[in-house]
This record gives sequence, C-alpha cells and structure tokens, in this order.
Amino acid sequence: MIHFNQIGYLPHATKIAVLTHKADHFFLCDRRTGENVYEGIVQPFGEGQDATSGDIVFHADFSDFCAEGEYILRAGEILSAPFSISKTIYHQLKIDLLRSYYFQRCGCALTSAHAGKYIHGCCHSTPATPLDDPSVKLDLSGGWHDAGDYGRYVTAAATALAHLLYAFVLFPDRLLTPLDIPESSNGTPDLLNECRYELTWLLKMQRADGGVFHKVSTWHHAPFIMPEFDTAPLFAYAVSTPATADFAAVTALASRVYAPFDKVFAEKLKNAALRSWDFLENHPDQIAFTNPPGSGTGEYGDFCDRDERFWAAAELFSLTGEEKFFDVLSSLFREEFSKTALGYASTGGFGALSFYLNPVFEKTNLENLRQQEMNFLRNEIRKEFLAAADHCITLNSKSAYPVAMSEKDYHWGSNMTVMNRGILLILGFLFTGDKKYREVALAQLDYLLGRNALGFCYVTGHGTHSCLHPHMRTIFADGIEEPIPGFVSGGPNMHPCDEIGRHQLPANTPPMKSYLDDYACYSLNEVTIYWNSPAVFVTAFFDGEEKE
Ligand code: G3I
Ligand code: 9MR
Ligand code: ZN
Repeated sequence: MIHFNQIGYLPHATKIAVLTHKADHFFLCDRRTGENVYEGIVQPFGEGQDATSGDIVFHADFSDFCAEGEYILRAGEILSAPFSISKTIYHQLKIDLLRSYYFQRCGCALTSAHAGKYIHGCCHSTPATPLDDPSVKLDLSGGWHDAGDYGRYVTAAATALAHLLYAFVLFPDRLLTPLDIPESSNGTPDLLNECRYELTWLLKMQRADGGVFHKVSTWHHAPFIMPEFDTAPLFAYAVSTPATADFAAVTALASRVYAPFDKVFAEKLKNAALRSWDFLENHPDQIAFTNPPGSGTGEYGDFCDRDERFWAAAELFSLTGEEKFFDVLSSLFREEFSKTALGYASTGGFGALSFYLNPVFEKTNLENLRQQEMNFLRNEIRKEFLAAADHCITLNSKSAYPVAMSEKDYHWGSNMTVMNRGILLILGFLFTGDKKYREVALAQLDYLLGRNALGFCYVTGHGTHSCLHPHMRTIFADGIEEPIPGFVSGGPNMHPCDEIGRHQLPANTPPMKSYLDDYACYSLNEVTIYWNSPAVFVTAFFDGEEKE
C-alpha cells in the first residue's frame, strides 16, 4: 500500500510517501495524460519492523518534483489514489475546520442558509440551576458543544479559543477568509465572529464574585439524538480554580485581540478577566473539580492549577502591563510544570507564549533590574520552546511514518498531540526562521491527512479514505450519510476505554493502528473543539505559505 497525504502537497514541500510493499522504483504519473513525470528510487527505512506501526516500511521521496497538477503514485503494481500538488491545497480544509465551530453552536437553530443540509433546531436554552443553590436559575445558553456530547466545559473552551486566537495573533492574514456564517460581512474577520459566539457564552459562566463554573451540562450524557431533543435539565456545576484561571487568561487575551474591532466588547472582557483574577487572589488554594457522585458528563479533571494561574498572570500582564502580574508569573515560572504544553489541563505553553510575544515591558517604566529579569525569562522561554521543537524533530526523524510521536504517545486524543507538536514546530520556525522546523511541522499535517499506518485521513469530508463515523451525536442522528466536513477525529489510542474499542481491537495492536472508525468508539473516534483548533492553527499557517 502507498500511504500519503490524501489532500495533496504544496509545490515546494518535502513530499514523502510511505510504502509497505517492496519495489525498486516509484513513478509519479500525470493523472490526465497518464505520462510518468518523475521516477525515484524506493529507500528502505529503519531495520525490520517498526514498533509503533508494526510495519516494515520504505520511503518514496519526490520532494524535488514541484509542478502543480494532479498525480498518481505507482510502485510495482500498486497505485495510489489521485492527489494534487498545488499552492492552494489547504484552503478548503482550513475553511471546513473553521466552519466546524459553526456546526457546534448551541442555543440557536442552524438554518439552511449557512448549514446547508445539516440543519437543527435551537437547543439547550432552558435556564441552568447551580448545583449548590437550586433556587437560582441562570441563562447559560450559547457557546459551542464541546465534542460528540452536548456539554459545555470552560477549560476545554479556553483551550480551543487559545489555539484559534493565537493563530490569529501570529498570522492574521491567513485567517481573514470568509466562513459563510450569520455574521459574515459585518466588518470583523469571521474567525473572530465565530470565537465571539463562544466568548459571549463564556462570559455568562462567571459568577458575580469572579469564580467561574467548571461546566454547564445535563446530569448524564444525552442518548444519540439531535440537540434540540436533549431537553433534560441543565446544571451549572461547581466553580473551580482551573476554570476561573483559564477564564481570566482567555478573556484577557481576547480583550487584546478584539480591541481594534470593538472597544466596548474588549473592555467587557478585560473587566471580566480582572474579576476572575481577584477571585484567584482571594482563593490561593486550588479548588479542583470532580464530578459529583452519579453525574456522568465530562470531567476535565486537573489537579494542578499553577499552570492555569501562570497563563492568567501572563495574559493579564500582556494586557495591562501592570507589574503585579509579572511578579506572579515570574514566581510561578519557577515551579515544576511544562512551559510548552498547549492542552486543556496543561496550559503553561499559552502563558509562555503570551509573555514571549508581548514585550509590554518595553512600554513601561521599569527599573533596570526588572528589565533584566524579564529578558532572562523571555530567553528561558525561547529556550524551552526551541528544545521542545528540537525534540519533535528528533521524534519525527525516528518515525517510520514521519511524525513527531513516540510509541508511548498514542493516548485518547492523540491527534491533538500531533497537531500541538505541529504548533511547537511552527513556533520554532517563527522564532528562528530556520526552515527545518517548518518542514517537520508540515509532516504532522501529512500524518493527519493520510500518511499514517492506516492510510487514513482523520478529517471528515476530506481525503480519499477518511473518517465517516465519528462519535458525534449530531452527525449520527441527522440521518444524513456524509458526515459534516471538517471534524478531526481523536485518533489512535493504545488504551481504548469504550466497549467496542476494547473488544474489537485485537490485543497487541500497534499504537498507530489502535483506531476504529466507529460511532460507538468515544475513546478513539470522538471529535472536540480543542482537537480541531490546533489543526486550524497548523492548516491556516500552511495555507498561504506558498503565495499565489
Ligand atoms: O497523558 C497520560 C499519560 O501520561 C498516561 O501515561 C496515560 C495512562 O493511561 O494516560 C494519559 O492520559 C490520558 C489523557 O486522556 C491524555 O490526553 C488519560 O488516560 C485519558 O483518560 C484521558 O482522556 C480524556 C477523556 O476525556 C477521559 O477523561 C481525554 O483527554 C479528553 O479529551 C476527554 O474529553 C472528553 C470529555 O470528557 C467529554 N466530551 C468529549 C471529550 C473528548 O472525548
Ligand atoms: O458520548 C460521550 C463522550 O462524549 C464522552 O467522551 C465519553 C466519556 O465521557 O462518554 C460518552 O458517553 C458514553 C458514556 O460515557 C457511557 N455510556 C455510553 C455513552 C455514549 O456512548
Ligand atoms: Zn446545544
């Protein structure tokens, strides 16, 4: 079999296909003329069987062929499906990945004007009851459904928003594409229109004292029905410090990003961020969240809120330039947590990125000593990011299907790890200009889009052999055969927890193949807002890397 990026390749990209059969030569044929336009030698990779995939593999490298067109690869008797080489190869993928957020909107109807055939009624708009005070009724409507389930969770939301907003901060020109959503053409980029839908809900999750509810959801997950039929009562679950700190961080970040477009909204976000910061100061000890007994919706457990507080301090420092935030962030920086992680329970990377990118101190009147301390911290952060990116390059070079993953990295949502490493590599490129980082970042996308052991494209509606049955209630219950395009599946997980995954995957399945495209497999094939978001970051970066 020939494993390759089923969307295709940018003209000047490194282009490696992986073969699992022996052949001496490979050929690239022009799809229209049938002519061979390129011939190369098949190279063996590694010695014997690769542990992560269980395969013996060969590489076919056609990087020096750069002409745009449609092609088929052939090695021996085996042919690939057709694919393109084109500068615009990632454009539609970027749009669909971003439009997935519109399809996750809660608390409104999706109409055919923007949703086409994937319409549904207004959902989850009844008042929510705080668990600690049943007499209160709150309007917590809006935002995005988290995933295949209908819960709305603050730490997950903050993570998705952070990936999306940082993509906009770093390469805004690639995120101005219209998305055909209800707010389109209002003068604000659609990415920000879509994120505002989530932020507007997020603001409702804050209590008057600044504490933020960890989540709003029903008591149990709904059955596999459309969202408007999920009418079970909604609850505002307990306040947690990870949720409160993430809230402070992401509203502070958003305040900066939205300021040029809407001063009033930016001010509202800033005040909300400061209120949550006060709550954190008044509650220096961690308030962790665990599901109350009997309740079964997502938990998003996190037993260390230091990295969330670090992120909040960093964003508030970037927003206000006030030294008190720097004091907190620099003291938290010295604590033991990852400074490059970009996930829902580990947010140190967002904090580090905020501080690194925002030399607010240059504008403020700080004593020399402070300035030195800040420069020192920025340098440390740069070193950490580059060390993480270098580690990704090492992992990638050892991988039979080139991807920055070790054998042990295939957990629930492994495709997020792949895409987050893509982000670290892009940061490596942006910080240094060294193209080796960009090259390996693109390999992460090649993996997601088909150059993996299953020859599978993990994004719905794209590629020639791709995800058809994600664990997602709307996609299951809408009665439409083709899934909504643009959803990233969680991907291989060597510790499957769902029934089908546990029983149908043979024991000793190699990590990279521990996957089933089955509706029931929530630990292998669910979708979430924070698995799509790093894929948006990476795809949007490459959409526009080779200018037309
Ligand atoms: O990272 C550790 C690793 O260090 C450890 O060795 C290994 C041992 O099993 O576990 C790894 O952690 C796993 C973690 O995902 C990695 O991301 C946990 O086992 C695994 O249980 C955990 O799964 C999480 C899952 O909820 C169950 O709590 C997923 O990350 C998380 O994305 C998922 O989130 C759900 C929401 O609860 C509800 N909505 C859908 C969403 C996606 O499935
Ligand atoms: O659909 C739920 C999915 O979003 C969650 O990630 C997963 C783990 O919390 O749970 C899924 O719901 C299942 C529940 O946990 C157990 N009964 C079957 C539910 C649907 O398959
Ligand atoms: Zn809803």
